[in-house]
Amino acid sequence: MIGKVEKYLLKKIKDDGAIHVTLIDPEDVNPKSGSYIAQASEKHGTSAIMVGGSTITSSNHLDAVVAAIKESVDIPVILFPNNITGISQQADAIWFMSLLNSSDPYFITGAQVLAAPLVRKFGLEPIPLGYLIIGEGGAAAVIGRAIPIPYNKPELTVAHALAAQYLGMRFVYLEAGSGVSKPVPCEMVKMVKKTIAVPLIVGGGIRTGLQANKIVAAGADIIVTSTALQEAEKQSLTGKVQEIVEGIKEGVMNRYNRSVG
Ligand code: 1GP
Repeated sequence: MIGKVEKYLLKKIKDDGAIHVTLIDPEDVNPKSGSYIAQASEKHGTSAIMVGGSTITSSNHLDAVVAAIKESVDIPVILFPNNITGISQQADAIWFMSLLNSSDPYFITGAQVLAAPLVRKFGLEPIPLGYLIIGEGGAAAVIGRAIPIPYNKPELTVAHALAAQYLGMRFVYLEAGSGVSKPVPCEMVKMVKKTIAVPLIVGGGIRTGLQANKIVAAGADIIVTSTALQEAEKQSLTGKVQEIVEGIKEGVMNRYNRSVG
């Protein structure tokens, strides 16, 4: 069954063409600074907040950060768990994700089996997601024991993304890894988008409005950024959110111009 948050995301994508989601790594913030990033994001056009990171160590801290963010914004708060320790009752929804190119079954179905009863008990909305680690992969590749798909093998990414869709996953996420030097190549985004029918999320290494613009023009439905916002000084955080959101809008326009041109 499709829940409230998923319906909201689908409608937002339909209405706006593509949307921005801010990812907050609970390890890098306290409840106050996490709320500040979430509020600035919401104010400048971000559509949802994701909370998660590769190395969560304290559930109490995660709960405190998620609760503080929930209190300070109206947009949905979605968990982006690296493991069962990434689950908090305070959130609205959880990406119920499977790392399809992991070499370890734990990250494909093992953690999910352990997590499912808790997700139900906490009343979290599960949103099925096929998660693919591409290129450098960052910490997510190491922790998830991924076999990252090289940037010059887009056909392999297409095959994985299509498998995700055929398995019933309702979103596909191409993850380059947090803080990596180069985001997922546009050519790869374009090929995946052309093949799959479910919304496409792209994240990892997106630092500028221009990069967001190009990736959206290539077909991404959701752009996730974390590092660029966390690195921005307090005064320039709003500017960075605006730059990325603006880049996404221009990317949608470029798609349109290309199709009529
Ligand atoms: C990581 O895709 C996200 O899981 C975001 O990456 O930190 O590079 O924005 P960045």
